Amino acid sequence: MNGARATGKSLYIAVLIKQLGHFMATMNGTIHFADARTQETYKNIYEKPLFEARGLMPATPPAATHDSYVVEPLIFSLGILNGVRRYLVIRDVAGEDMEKPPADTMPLAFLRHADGVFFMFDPLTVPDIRAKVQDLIPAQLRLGGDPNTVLSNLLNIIGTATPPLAVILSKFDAMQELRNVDDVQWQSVMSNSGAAFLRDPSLESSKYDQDDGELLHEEVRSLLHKLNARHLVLSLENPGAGQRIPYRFFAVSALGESPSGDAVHSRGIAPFRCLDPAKWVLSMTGAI
Ligand SMILES: Nc1nc2c(ncn2[C@@H]2O[C@H](COP(=O)(O)OP(=O)(O)OP(=O)(O)O)[C@@H](O)[C@H]2O)c(=O)[nH]1
Ligand SMILES: [Mg+2]
Repeated sequence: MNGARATGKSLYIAVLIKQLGHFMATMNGTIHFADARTQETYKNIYEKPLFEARGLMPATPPAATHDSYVVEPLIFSLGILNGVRRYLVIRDVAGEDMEKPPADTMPLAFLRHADGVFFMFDPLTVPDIRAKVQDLIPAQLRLGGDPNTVLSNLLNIIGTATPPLAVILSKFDAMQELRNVDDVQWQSVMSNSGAAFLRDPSLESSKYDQDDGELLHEEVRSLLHKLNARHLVLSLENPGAGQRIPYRFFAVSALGESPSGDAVHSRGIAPFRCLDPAKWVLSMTGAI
């Protein structure tokens, strides 16, 4: 995982594991904790606050806090897929570490070896969007820093490695609220019923749908331009230094609706397109 503080990384992990359970079931498979530590961490840090207490979770502690659960990966067994025993290994990071990397970046060196890095972009950090939706959704308690700084820190840490990068527009439920704002342009963009970013086919097929993925990629790319994130897009398209890394744009909502204070919406959790980035990586590694 990667991204600034409070972009939605940890909540996404909590929800992704549940969604992967549904996804594996469509293939007559299952997802299991590969070890007791993963089980304990997932249950206590991710599952309980969200699915039992129906609240949010605190900021992930920096890796330098040595008892931090982020220094050890979460490991899940996916059973045998395409004839090979598969494990899914997830590393959460603290946005704090990515906004201001520690002098010793060794604890983040795993990023160079990842089969995929998920970079989260929070649309609510864009002042214009926050202002437009302020009367429609409750104000968010935590807000992260500049995504450009985080991306450039990430690219520095990655160095000459080229892990595929999923650039994910998170909290997409907040973007969908823009169809109700007093702004003709945003209203028409977000009410386009043909748009891939308004439907979620991710549980319909056991394969990653390349056509749907490419369409979504182009749509999110233009949304990022509209969100004044042109610099971020350009630094991937035309990297100043280093290599060009393979990247793809995604849109997800872990919660499906804005939380109110520190509680999830009373209607519950309705994840949107959370499986896409995972299916993209699983398809590249040959697991699906
Ligand atoms: N509307 C909406 N808000 C979300 C969603 N996911 C996360 N949030 C909000 O974003 C806040 C931060 O989410 P976290 O998952 O804890 O963020 P993080 O990226 O892990 O943050 P750090 O641990 O500080 O790096 C939450 O407390 C929610 O208020 C979502 O899908 N929709
Ligand atoms: Mg976190």
